[in-house]
Amino acid sequence: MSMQRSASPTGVNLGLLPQLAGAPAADTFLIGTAHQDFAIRPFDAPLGAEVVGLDLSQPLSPQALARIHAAHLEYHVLVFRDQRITPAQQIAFSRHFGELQIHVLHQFALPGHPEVLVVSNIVENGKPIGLGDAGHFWHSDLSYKERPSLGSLLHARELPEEGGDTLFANQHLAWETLPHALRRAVEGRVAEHTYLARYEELRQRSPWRPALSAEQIAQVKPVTHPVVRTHPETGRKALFVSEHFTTRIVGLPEDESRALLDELFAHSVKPAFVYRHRWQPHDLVFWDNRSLQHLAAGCPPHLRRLMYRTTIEGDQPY
Ligand SMILES: O=C(O)CCC(=O)C(=O)O
Repeated sequence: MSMQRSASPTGVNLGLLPQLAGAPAADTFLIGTAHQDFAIRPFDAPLGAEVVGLDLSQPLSPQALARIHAAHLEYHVLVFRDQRITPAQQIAFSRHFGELQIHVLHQFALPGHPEVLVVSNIVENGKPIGLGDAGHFWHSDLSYKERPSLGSLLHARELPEEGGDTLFANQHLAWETLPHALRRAVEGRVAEHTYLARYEELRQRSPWRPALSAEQIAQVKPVTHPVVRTHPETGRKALFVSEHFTTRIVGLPEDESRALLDELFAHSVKPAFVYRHRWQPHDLVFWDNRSLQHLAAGCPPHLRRLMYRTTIEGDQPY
C-alpha cells in the first residue's frame, strides 16, 4: 500500500494513513475542518500535546484525521480533552489507525466489547473488574508480540481524587542521547521480550491476577525484536527495551546481558525524557508505543479508578 508523505512543522517526514492520502499538511495550532474547529497545543515537555475543542463522538473529516495522525507522529502523546464517548465510539475512533488487538487477559475485556481492556482497581462482588496493576513497570504495550502495538488509547471513566498519573518516556530522545559506548554495545543486537517475564512477581503483589491457562501461555510465546528500532512512519530511531518485558539481549552471556539491560533501563526513563500526565475527567490519551515507554504511577487502593483501553496493532519492528 503506498503512503503519501508530508512535511511536519519540524521538518520530520510524516507518513499519512493510506486512506488519508491527499489531505493537507499538519498545523499544530488552530485547526478548522468542515465540521469542527479544534486546537492542538504542544506541552512544555519532551513529548505530548493536548487537543481541545474536538468531539470524537461525531464523524471526523479526512482532514481532521490527517491532522490528528500527523500530530500523533510529531508529539507521540495526544490528550483529547473532555471526550464523552461510549466504548463503541472509542473503538470506532481507534480503528481509524489500524486493527485492534485483543489482550491475552480476556478476563478483563469489557463485556460485549472484547477490544476494550478494562484497566481498573475496582472490585465488585469480591471480583476485580479490570487489570488493576496494568503499567506497574515501564513498558511499551504488547512488545511481547511479533507485531507489537502501534499505539494505545486510554479513556478516563472514573478518576481518583489523588494519584493515578501516567508517565511517558520519549525513546527517540533516549536513543539520541545514549552514550557512545552503549550505542556501540547495542546497535544491531536483538533482545527477547516475554509477557511471562514478571507475571509471577506481579501475581505475588496482586493475588487477584489470574493464573494463565495453557491456551493463554501459548498466545504469548517469547519473541525477539531489535534493541534499537526504526519508527516505520517517521524513520526516527528509538530504544525498544523495557524493564517489564525484556529479559535478555541475544548472543551475550547472561551477566553481560543483565548489566547492559540495567544500564539501558536506567537511561531510557531519565526525567529529561518524561512527561507526567495528570488526568482530567473524560481525557482520552492516545500514545505511540513505537516512540515511548509508559508507566502507571498508581493510586491509593481505596480510591476508585476506571479506564478503558483500546490497542492498535503495529508492524513487526525493524
Ligand atoms: O493506567 C494507566 O495509567 C496506564 C496503564 C498501562 O500501562 C497500560 O494500559 O498499558
